[in-house]
Amino acid sequence: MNTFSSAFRRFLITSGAIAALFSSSASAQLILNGSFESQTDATFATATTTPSSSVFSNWFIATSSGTSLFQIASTNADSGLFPNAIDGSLYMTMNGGQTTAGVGRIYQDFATTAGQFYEVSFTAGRGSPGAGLIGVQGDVFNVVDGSTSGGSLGTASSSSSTSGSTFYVETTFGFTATGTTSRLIFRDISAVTNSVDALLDDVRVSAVPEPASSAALAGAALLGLATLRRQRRAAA
Ligand SMILES: [Ca+2]
Ligand SMILES: [Ca+2]
Repeated sequence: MNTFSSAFRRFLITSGAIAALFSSSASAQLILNGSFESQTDATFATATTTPSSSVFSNWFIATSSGTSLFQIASTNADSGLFPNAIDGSLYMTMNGGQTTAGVGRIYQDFATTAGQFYEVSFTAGRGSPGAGLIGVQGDVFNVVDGSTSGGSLGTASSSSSTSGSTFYVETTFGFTATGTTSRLIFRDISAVTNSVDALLDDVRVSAVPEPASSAALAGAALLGLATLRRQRRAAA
């Protein structure tokens, strides 16, 4: 093996390590069952209004959820009036049936590192042809001793007032963790419930490399390239 090919191999290995660092940062999924695929029923059989229920895998119902019904629905549920899932075949519905709108909350806790920046994404929608505003809002809070502590660290909402249609909108927002546990809460911000439900699917949270560390990694890549060029010149 000549000097150039061994140098090139070292460069590829270095590049691969850098790429692995980037991809592991971008793809590490912190939310479990974020697509609500863990429940296998497709006929609203999994449904609850019970506070703190663990009926849904990895998701809990907040105590302030009133009588807002939570259900797992599937493609073409509710006599074909619901849209297909945006991810997989199942999703969460809020204010199912004609139960109270605008009070439902579900949440999930996940491990975080204080000072680390995270990105949250979710897809919200509406199902069935009823009129009025239907929406979902996401918020992240720090958790201390099992309860939220302080104000919202990040939030975004998605809503639609267009009746007689179905829609999905993907929404993203960021937050910087302040502790070792954070809580992602989704609240039903719908104004109506009759013949229309709020939908939620494809929930994701992942750490985002900070600009400083990204710059350092990019610098390391450039350094590797410069080293390779020097070795190529030396070998020529
Ligand atoms: Ca899904
Ligand atoms: Ca409803």
